[in-house]
Amino acid sequence: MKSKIEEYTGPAGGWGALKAVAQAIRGQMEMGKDIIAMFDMNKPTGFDCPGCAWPDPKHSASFDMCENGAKAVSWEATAKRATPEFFAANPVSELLKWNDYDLENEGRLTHPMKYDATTDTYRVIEWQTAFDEIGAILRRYDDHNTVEFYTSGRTSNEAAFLYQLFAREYGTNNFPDCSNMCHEPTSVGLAAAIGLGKGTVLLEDFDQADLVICIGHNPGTNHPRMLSSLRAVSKRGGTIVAVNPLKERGLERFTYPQDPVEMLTLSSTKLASHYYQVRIGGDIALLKGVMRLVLEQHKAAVAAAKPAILDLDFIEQHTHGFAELEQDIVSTKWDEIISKSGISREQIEELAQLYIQAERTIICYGMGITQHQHGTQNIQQLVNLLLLKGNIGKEGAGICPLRGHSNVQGDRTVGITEKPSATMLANIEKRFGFTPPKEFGHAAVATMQALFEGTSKALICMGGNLAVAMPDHDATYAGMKKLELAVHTATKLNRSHLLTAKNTYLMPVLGRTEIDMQQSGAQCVTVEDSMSMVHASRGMLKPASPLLKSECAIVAGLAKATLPDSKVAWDELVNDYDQIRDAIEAVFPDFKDYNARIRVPGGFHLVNPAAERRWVTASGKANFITTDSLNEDPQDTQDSELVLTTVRSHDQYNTTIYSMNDRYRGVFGRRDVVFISAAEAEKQGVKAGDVVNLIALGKDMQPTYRRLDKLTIVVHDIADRCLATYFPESNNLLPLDRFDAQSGIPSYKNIPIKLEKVA
Ligand SMILES: Nc1nc2c(c(=O)[nH]1)N[C@H]1C(S)=C(S)[C@@H](COP(=O)(O)OP(=O)(O)OC[C@H]3O[C@@H](n4cnc5c(=O)[nH]c(N)nc54)[C@H](O)[C@@H]3O)O[C@H]1N2
Ligand SMILES: Nc1nc2c(c(=O)[nH]1)N[C@H]1C(S)=C(S)[C@@H](COP(=O)(O)OP(=O)(O)OC[C@H]3O[C@@H](n4cnc5c(=O)[nH]c(N)nc54)[C@H](O)[C@@H]3O)O[C@H]1N2
Ligand SMILES: [Mo]
Repeated sequence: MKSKIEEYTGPAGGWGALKAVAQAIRGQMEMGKDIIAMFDMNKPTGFDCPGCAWPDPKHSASFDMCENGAKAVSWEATAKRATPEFFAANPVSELLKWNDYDLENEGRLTHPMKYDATTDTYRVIEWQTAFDEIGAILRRYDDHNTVEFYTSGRTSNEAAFLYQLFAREYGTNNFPDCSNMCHEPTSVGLAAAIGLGKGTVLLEDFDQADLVICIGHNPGTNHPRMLSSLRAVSKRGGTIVAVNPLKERGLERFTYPQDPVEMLTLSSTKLASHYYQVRIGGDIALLKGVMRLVLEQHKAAVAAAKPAILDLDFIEQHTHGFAELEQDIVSTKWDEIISKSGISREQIEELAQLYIQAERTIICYGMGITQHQHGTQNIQQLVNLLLLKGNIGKEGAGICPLRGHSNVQGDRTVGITEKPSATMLANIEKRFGFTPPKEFGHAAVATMQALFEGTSKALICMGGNLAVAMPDHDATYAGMKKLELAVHTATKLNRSHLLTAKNTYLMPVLGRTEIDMQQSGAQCVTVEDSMSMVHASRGMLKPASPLLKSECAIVAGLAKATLPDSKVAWDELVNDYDQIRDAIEAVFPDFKDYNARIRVPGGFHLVNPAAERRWVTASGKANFITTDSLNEDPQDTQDSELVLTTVRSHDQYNTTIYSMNDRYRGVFGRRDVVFISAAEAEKQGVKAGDVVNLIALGKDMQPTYRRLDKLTIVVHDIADRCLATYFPESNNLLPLDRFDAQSGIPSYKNIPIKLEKVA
């Protein structure tokens, strides 16, 4: 396709989406029965969409499919195959020159493979030989903390549980997880504030909310099924507010492809009625400004004997730290609020009024909030705002993190954590009879540092593309090359697989759309969505190759070969996944009657104390947590003239690139672009179509050696002093040590930058 830059004037969804679905299917799938699989997605009897973690309407018989869900499914259910012949013909050094799109577009992996250094190619290996060789290497290490166990969040509860069991019986808590790049600030920040690192709302709450604030997320691309919920809010007169440096079409207006009237009349529903284009990293300043006005107007109301604005009973009974918050907020200076947030006083007043008037408010957020050096503090400011009016634990209100991978939340729930609780470890010991290690392990940044320093020897990856998803490719690529052992379970080939270790294995797995046949019959797996609903997912397609194994079977194969004296009955567990679920229930009592409850269509809701106003925090209350900073990266970005954020295009799933298009932002056939506002472009002396280089600034605001060359300027509706580009191409602009001290998340959304025009 020829590339072009052309403003997209249509709504989100609508005919554009239907056309894109047709293209995705035509490009990848065999026509006929495979297409029917699409219609089983997200139905109580079908498979869970491998796209996002947005929940399904309860007991809905109709199918709820979205454009990007269709892309995810067609990408997995593709007719293309990366066969042994393909690998024989393409040396790894050649494949390394391919782009990420071409690598995955080769199709599904069909055979277990091992890298052969003499021919520089991947060669077929028998499953058992691979397990035995890996087991032998793992058994050689005296220090089991030199092995890292990475999980990408598509992994089911069952596979994740077995995986952590294997790693812990082996003897480590090294669990780098995609959550470390994603919602770790949620786990940490919400746990400290409300006693649970998860959201508090259910889908039904959207039926009652007066106000929904969408801050730092892009649902039109990343959670498209959410648009039907937002549409319903708008249709019944609720207010939607967007806070985002970029104007995102999916927050502005939407045509529901399943509404014949909207489709046929080419009409759409307006979503956000108010759009605040905050400066990158300016969210804390904005939130403090809003809170300041809420507090002031409350005081004024009380003085005038008018009804209170704050929920005083709630604050009194349920919260801790209100006085400190008040102190912090009233001492914040207006000029700083305005300059840091990039939002005018009038606009902040407007937003404060909307919040004051709303009886019930939901705040939804994503990576625009989490991926900052103050990602954890960001989230706690959102909570502070909600607590002021008792907006947690009441119908139609609450905090709603938009999770990433479709089971990233579930993986955490069933034990993928480098900091295990004593209770969980005790329960594992009780159920399985071995003593798991207590010493905390590595999260993703620590893992990459250990690889780079050569102190970790082996990396096992349950899915994902770790080296590419992380910042600082200089460090991560070099780290991968130093490994003695790398094991990748994957559906498709990606760059991390090409950064070969001394011994490198590729293990092809069944995807979620495929039939998972074990000794007791076809199995289902379970996943937990963003709203803590746990439900079953059952694949219906014929596997891409007869040699594929399920993730559960691969973990069991590795475990048996590594731990000959294992206390775990691996075969029994894998023969019938009900047994795995019984074991999960034994370790995590919240899964009581697990097997029975997932057989109810729609599944069940995991206990969520915060949603019931039970606060499992040290104070026994919901905590107002203050931060003295106004800027997310206090030492540096406030001094940087320009800040860069890195985002997903419409046709990408993390490091998986479905196509080179980004329809809603008007970019077609290419990804080497950088977005800038018209005013900022003028200030910087550049115009649309100019070619520029980006140079990352260091802590001292001086240029570093990190650069991304030859990007084309696209003038877009984005806040001044801000730039945006795509990841993962931009990941080397960020050093490994720029992360949030509390949660460890890399500050992917906040890179101080200098623009250099290419002559
Ligand atoms: N189709 C598709 N679906 C996906 C994914 C995918 O790649 N493709 N990825 C999945 C995963 S793992 C995740 S984590 C989620 C990600 O879902 P999102 O969180 O929506 O992901 P991003 O593309 O990173 O978009 C973040 C938004 O934050 C805005 N933003 C950037 N910086 C700031 C800031 O400083 N402040 C504010 N307020 N906003 C800012 C950006 O303009 C952008 O609109 O989606 C999941 N679903
Ligand atoms: N600059 C920048 N970097 C970022 C982000 C950002 O916003 N900006 N976002 C971060 C976020 S939120 C995340 S979650 C990470 C993502 O990090 P990861 O989860 O590590 O990466 P993915 O790109 O989702 O992984 C894609 C690979 O997963 C494999 N795969 C797909 N389906 C399956 C399956 O069913 N089973 C198995 N075993 N493998 C499968 C395929 O081989 C595919 O190549 O990236 C992070 N990196
Ligand atoms: Mo994510």
